[in-house]
Amino acid sequence: MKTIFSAEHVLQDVKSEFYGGKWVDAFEIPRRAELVLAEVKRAGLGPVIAQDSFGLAPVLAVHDAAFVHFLEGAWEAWKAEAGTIPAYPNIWPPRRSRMIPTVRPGAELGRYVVDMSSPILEGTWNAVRAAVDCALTGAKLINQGETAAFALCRPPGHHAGRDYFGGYCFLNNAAIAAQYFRDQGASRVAVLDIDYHHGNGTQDIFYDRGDVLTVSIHGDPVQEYPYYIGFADEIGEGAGQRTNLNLPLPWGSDYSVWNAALDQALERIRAFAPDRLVVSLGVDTFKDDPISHFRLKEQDYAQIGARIATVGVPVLFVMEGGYAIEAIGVNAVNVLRGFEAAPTQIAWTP
Ligand code: SP5
Ligand code: ZN
Repeated sequence: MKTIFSAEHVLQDVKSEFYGGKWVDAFEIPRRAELVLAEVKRAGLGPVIAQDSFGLAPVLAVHDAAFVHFLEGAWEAWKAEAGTIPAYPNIWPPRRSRMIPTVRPGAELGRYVVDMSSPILEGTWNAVRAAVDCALTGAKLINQGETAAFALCRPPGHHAGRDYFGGYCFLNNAAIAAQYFRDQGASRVAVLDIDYHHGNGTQDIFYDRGDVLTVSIHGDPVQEYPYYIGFADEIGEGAGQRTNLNLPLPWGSDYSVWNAALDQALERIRAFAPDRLVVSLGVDTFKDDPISHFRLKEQDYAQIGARIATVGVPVLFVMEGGYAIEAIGVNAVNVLRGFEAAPTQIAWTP
């Protein structure tokens, strides 16, 4: 399968992160994408291509316009007030606050960001736009007849909601691609999120939608980021009733436990009969991940890819998390190779 990669990801280069009450070396670093790319090439997965430009329309199809325009101008506004230091908020709006614009960049930042792991830097907007374009390019390739594509996106996207960002994510690459599939003619699209963390942004975006099924397997929000969302009783609302499935698992879950959740996920996806499947591919479920608490092993990832293939529809893989630097490439590419080696035929329909 083809990999879509942009060198512009390096523009998001955070040096340190506030974790466990201290500033520590950042986990979400450019080297992550470089190592996945190196393994794609080493394994001979297929051609690596650059992204096309899609503009902001596909972004505005899922994200709030005021939020998108805030992100676009955030660095310039922040720089004018604070200089060229990473932009972090030091205040957040309490519940029941009104959406009245302020003239302070820091206060606007607190309105839109949910944590302190996602600073805005000089190059953030360009890196974020390039990541979105990688996901959209993968979706376009699939619409042109490919049965799978790998959008090697960085920064990741699944924690970005309609009008908020955080968790190293700014715009929701996977959700934007899923909506693009809908706008290009797919009747139903499923998103399977296998990152260790709940895909809260993706759930938020499609929560009241019956045409996009969102399924996430993740660390139980009682004990794991993003904490306040991702519980099993969140099933969707309105037209989206029963088109959100959360499968939270406890710390320490190994592949036997995780795979049983994948069974449930795949069963629901098959019953939904999507035309396209988007996989939010995080490999922070790995046993040695420095910020996560599942216990998957290298070889498990090839099984996961083969099991995803059993859905039998074209799949866009979108890179999300994974912070065990030495293993991120092998684990991510094992999913893709496992998918390609699976015996199942992928039925491509326009
Ligand atoms: C895309 C993705 O994988 N984002 C993950 C964001 C995780 N954010 C940090 C979670 C850390 C919380 N735990 C702190 C406990 C320190 N003892
Ligand atoms: Zn994650």
